[in-house]
Amino acid sequence: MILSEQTWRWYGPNDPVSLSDIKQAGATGIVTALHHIKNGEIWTVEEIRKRKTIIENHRLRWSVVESIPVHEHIKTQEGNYRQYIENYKESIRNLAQCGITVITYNFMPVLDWTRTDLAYTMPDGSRALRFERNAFMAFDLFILKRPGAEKEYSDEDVAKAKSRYESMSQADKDLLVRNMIAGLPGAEESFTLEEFQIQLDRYKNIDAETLRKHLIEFVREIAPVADRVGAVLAIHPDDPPYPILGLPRILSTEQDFVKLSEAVPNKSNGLCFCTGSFGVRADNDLPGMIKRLGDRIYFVHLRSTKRDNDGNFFEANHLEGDVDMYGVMKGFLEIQQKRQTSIPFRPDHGHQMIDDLNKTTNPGYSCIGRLRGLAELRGLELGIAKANYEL
Ligand code: DNO
Repeated sequence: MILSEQTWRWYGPNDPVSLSDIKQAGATGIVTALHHIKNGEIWTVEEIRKRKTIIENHRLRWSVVESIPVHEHIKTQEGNYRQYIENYKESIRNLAQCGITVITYNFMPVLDWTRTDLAYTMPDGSRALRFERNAFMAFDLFILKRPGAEKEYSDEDVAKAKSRYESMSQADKDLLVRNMIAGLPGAEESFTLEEFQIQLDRYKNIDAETLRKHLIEFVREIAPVADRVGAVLAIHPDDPPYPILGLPRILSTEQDFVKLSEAVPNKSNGLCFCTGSFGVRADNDLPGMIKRLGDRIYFVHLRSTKRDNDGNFFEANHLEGDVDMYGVMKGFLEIQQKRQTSIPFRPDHGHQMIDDLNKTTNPGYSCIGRLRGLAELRGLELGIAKANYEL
């Protein structure tokens, strides 16, 4: 019987959650990145080794890279992008040389994940991350004042955004701007409003099909390198999984990933199955996806969101919300038996709770909420495994 590998995202030596904490949480694998290296530059063997040694000194394993960021110029195919692709290949080779072979990345333009509220109070007093559509539209229409944005919303939406905007104090507005564009953990980039609009403008002539073409061309370049050195690539889905701020999105559904894997059938071309990102769309059938895409799932993020009918969602406890975590976990165990290999998962995000409420924590990445998530998920896995397989 094969069980999954329990991993934990660690932002490196400056993370308020230490490797010793992670060890006590019971994870065995670390998910991390060399955040100090600028986007587009090569991760050298020396830098990789340094980080790897720190991890191994705690008797943990560097299981997954999340992420090697894809330089914006690769997404738009501007400037020196060919050099950035070569650098990316070199980083893959260097990581593999150090025995690190699971590499996560995403192809979201400009912004990585996006939330409007990082401290949404739950009925139990813990705090969750939330995407509130009216606040988001208020940001787009009345704070950023993105040219042409009003054409993308109905009159009713514009009115809702206006009244939401008018309800905000200056401090609320400043906080919203910070949440939206100052860079959530792992996003690697942060902007002022002016810089942000300049970045959006770079995508003026790039629609979804062009972006998809750029993704396919990028993966066609890097997948053969990964195949050769025994590494795998795990693309992370869009979060939230639909177009925002006039930017195209190309990895929001099952069909999106199928298109990528058909265009680049290399074995290394795979998916980071993030139940929190895919789960925001009611039309994504997660247990079905895990079954159908199972051969290409190389890494799993487990978390749940709860959506309402107005386009809002918040991050629920790991076994609550809209995600059928039982169905996902069952499918996840099945693909691991079928492939006869253990696949890493991490408890993704978690509520800020208990002592963490008094600490400065990385939004979504405080210790205790993820500890709760990991404990629940581990129990769920073991329960399903015992009931269905011989252990
Ligand atoms: C958010 C994360 C993302 C993810 C990247 C992967 O919590 O899941 O930032 O790391 O999109 O490249």
